[in-house]
Amino acid sequence: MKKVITYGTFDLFHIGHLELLRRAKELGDYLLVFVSTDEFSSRDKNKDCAIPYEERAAIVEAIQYVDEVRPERCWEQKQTDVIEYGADVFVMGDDWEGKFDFLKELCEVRYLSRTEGISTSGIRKKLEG
Ligand code: C2G
Repeated sequence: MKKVITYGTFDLFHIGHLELLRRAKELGDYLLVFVSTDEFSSRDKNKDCAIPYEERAAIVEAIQYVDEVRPERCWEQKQTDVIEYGADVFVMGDDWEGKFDFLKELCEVRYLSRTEGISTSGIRKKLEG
């Protein structure tokens, strides 16, 4: 079984997130998604999520491409996650291009093109008028 792993906030879930997860799943048989906790998001990513972790995780878990969801609590957990969960492929959108190449010694690292014209911050700006 080829296991794919990815990480994200997935706040205000949108088509860009869905397209990333769809293409990530195409790279293997099992997709494990680490969703950023509220604390990690606000403390280390400077992102105050509109939607709390429990709900963001439940939405991601309900996506047909996703097999398992776990919390992302810090930047540093990726190496141990890849080893502990036996990930074969690490996937991120290409806004992260190169940032996780240190994982190449453990698994395949793939950066997929972002979906243009959609972002959580863009949605929030639109809603705030
Ligand atoms: N994404 C995308 N197209 C968009 C928006 C996002 O392909 N228009 C991708 C991102 O590149 C990322 C995933 O969807 O791979 C989740 O995006 P975010 O929730 O914005 O994730 P981010 O805040 O970048 O957190 O440790 C890694 C971080 O947790 C990634």
